[in-house]
Amino acid sequence: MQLLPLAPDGVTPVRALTIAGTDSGGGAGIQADSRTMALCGVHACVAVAAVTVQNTLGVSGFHEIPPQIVADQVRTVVGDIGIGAAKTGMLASTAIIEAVAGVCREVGIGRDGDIPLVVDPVAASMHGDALLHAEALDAVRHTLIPLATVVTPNLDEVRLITGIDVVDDASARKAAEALIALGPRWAIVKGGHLRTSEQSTDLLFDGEVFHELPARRLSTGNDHGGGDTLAAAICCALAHGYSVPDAVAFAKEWTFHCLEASYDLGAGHGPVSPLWRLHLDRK
Ligand code: PXL
Repeated sequence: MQLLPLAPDGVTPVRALTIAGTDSGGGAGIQADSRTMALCGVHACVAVAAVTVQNTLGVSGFHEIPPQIVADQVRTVVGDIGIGAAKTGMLASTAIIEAVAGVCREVGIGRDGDIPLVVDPVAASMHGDALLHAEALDAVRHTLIPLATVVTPNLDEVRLITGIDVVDDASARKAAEALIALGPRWAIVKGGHLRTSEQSTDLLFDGEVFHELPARRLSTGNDHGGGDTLAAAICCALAHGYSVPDAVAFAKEWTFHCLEASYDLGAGHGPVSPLWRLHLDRK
């Protein structure tokens, strides 16, 4: 695949910022984001919003970082290091979402600023464990998503946010329209919907044109961190100045390779892995 360029000046890589939760099992969240960014050749800055207690079997608890500390991490990084794009993942509560939205507007992160923002509206783990308080859904809809350059919900998150159950192409289009009505520049409806199909087609929509992005379906029980990886790879490509459709196309291909390279871990779901990228160099 076509990879992202390394340091444009030959010295300092492009930087991206993830604002998200940690995963003690190392599979998803900030660990997946920073691993993806590193192997995409992007320096990862991190603003920790929550610390989860989890292994491959599930999430048994989480601790929220005080909202002001989350916002301060963003402000201090943008002011000194400078970033090309940002991504949000698990934000847990209304208070954290409001603090993050406030600092993003202040420093120019988001659809109307200079720094593109990927919003992955994380609500639950793949085991169904909550990563977002139910009271925060309104803030996701009306405070976070309107800031997004691109929003990347999975089908469960689409249902929670829009109330639409995506079962076919028509409902996927309806869901994309409902997401765009909330105010992001672009919305992706990820293609888990036609489960009988050999293709996994994502729908990308900007309010005008539906872009269908097909990919080969790959079934693996080890897909922990897949959504985070896709959103982080989009963020890396945006940091390099790609358009949203080009960034999503890059990220889909990247994530497909990461799914192919996923591995068994613990007694539960193993992670998708960008470590294939290291082996590529040896070929
Ligand atoms: O994959 C979504 C996700 C995001 N962030 C954290 C997670 C998970 C899934 O478990 O734990 C911290």
